Amino acid sequence: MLYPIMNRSRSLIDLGGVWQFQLGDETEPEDLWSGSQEMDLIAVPASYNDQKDDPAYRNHYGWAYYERTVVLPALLCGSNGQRQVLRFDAVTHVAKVYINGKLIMTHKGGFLPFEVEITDLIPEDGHLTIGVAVDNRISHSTLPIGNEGNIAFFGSDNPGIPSVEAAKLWRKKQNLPNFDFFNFAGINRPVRIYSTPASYIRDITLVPSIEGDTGVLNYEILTDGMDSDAPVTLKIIDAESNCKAEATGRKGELRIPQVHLWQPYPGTPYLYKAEVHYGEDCYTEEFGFRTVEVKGTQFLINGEPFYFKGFSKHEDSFFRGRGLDLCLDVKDINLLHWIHANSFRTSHYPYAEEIYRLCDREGIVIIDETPAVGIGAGESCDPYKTFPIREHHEQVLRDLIARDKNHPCIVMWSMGNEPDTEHFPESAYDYWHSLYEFTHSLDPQNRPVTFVCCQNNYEKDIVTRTMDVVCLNRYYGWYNLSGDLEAASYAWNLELDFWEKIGKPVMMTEYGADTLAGLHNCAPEMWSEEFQVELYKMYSKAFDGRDFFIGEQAWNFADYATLQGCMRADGNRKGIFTRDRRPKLIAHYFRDRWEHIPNFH
Ligand code: BDP
Repeated sequence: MLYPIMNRSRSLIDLGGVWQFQLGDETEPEDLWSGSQEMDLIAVPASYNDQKDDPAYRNHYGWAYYERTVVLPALLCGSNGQRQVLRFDAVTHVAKVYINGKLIMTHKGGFLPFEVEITDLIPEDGHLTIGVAVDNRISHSTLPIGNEGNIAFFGSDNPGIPSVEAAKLWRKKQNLPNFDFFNFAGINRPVRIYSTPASYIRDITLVPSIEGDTGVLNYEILTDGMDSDAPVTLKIIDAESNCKAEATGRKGELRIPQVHLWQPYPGTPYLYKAEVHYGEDCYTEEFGFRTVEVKGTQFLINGEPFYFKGFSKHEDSFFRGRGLDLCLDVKDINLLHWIHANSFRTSHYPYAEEIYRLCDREGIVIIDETPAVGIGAGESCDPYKTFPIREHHEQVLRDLIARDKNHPCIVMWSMGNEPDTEHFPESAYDYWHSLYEFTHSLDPQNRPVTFVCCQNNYEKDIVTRTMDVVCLNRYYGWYNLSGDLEAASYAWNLELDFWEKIGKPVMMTEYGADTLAGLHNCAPEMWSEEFQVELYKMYSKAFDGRDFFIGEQAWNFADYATLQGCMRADGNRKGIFTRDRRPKLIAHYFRDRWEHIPNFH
């Protein structure tokens, strides 16, 4: 799916701003929209939860209603030969969209875009009332997973105590996420109306490769509309605006001698433009020439062994929740440069398209993750046989790769985070390995595929070792062997010895310790800034010098909001930066360490 842009053939109207809002309940919305006079104000795009200091907003369970009336300019109404498309970049988790009172589409999945053509629904006078019903409920059939049967994530509801059991049945229904990040909901990303000519470019697929110093670009362009005889042309334009190659036709190969490569920062992330014309339509897609390949225990970018330095992140900020914040995105990229990081993982869901576009330009490497987090329910329940998620998971992978396939910054797909691989190893293998093959088949660039493995019995796990890269989340010294860094180091080294024998590239995708900024201790104890530094030093010492080890992504880039619980003090505090992006002591440790670790070695 193409990102919406404005140019000589396409217009773009951003519907961000103040909308009207009302909380609903579990009642399924009707097919006809009934607006209300008594709606609150709400900012779009942003999560609704923290926009009003009211537990009803923060802890809402069920549907919520958004409404906005706009008047479109006359030139966009009537038969002007243009298609008008209403696009939502993300509505979390289920959306029903209404135009002038009528339901026009339903979409499931809170982190990927969807769109609908509305050309014939726009009246002559241009008045458009857009209604959106949003459901924030999570369950065994959604991604991410919500617990069913009143089981809380942080284990505060010990089973077997009669009064607690009775209270669980009595209490109000609520979301019980099987993950810690706060279940922020609403219209989290931009809403836009864009137009295209009636015959238009529907999709562009670019597959760059390198032969010597020549860039080879395989391309495919999909078009739609009546004008099927109109020629399709493609021009490749370099960063200095020179046309380097041209072709006609929907599919083909172009060659660019003396090509400039897209390199991770501080190399030059050189971008070319693919300018496509079809009849009256035109679309420009940026791309880069870079290759990615796993060879033995190495992860090669442009043929050279790459070392990941960086973080797993969240989309999270004060007031906006998970809402798009471009200022924060730019700030985060600058902090990544400041700390000499070169990469991050989009834990635990696909991020807004804007950040990938920024990373293409800034040379930051991304591991792109689906929202498949929380697939597991302990030893008594095989999630792969009981959670009805497979079809949705495949759909999410299809949509994710359709959206992100051309980004040079994306070097690997993560199908999910910390599923159960220990209690039902065969089921886990059947589920994840077939999904791994499916994911490979979807990606025109055939990038490496993985999922991120939870700290559990790695000897019983038979699927993690079959991924292209072994990605480990480990909490030795924090959740395990808490506070005892000597014992933690012993255990961690023992585990690394195990992975060394597997013969795959191995990297950290999470490790860390909750740390309260400002809490200091001469003798490093848990929660202090000194302890966080000592813990990371212990990890670094264990993996430095191990050749199969290809990278370190700390948990987490910044403190972030979570579900409340007895293990969280105003959110997850494992950030290297605080939630308002101030460095903890550990940030200086990493800045110094990473300055001396090159991207390629
Ligand atoms: C891991 C999860 C991550 C959590 C982290 C933690 O992948 O989402 O936030 O633990 O507990 O298990 O800090």
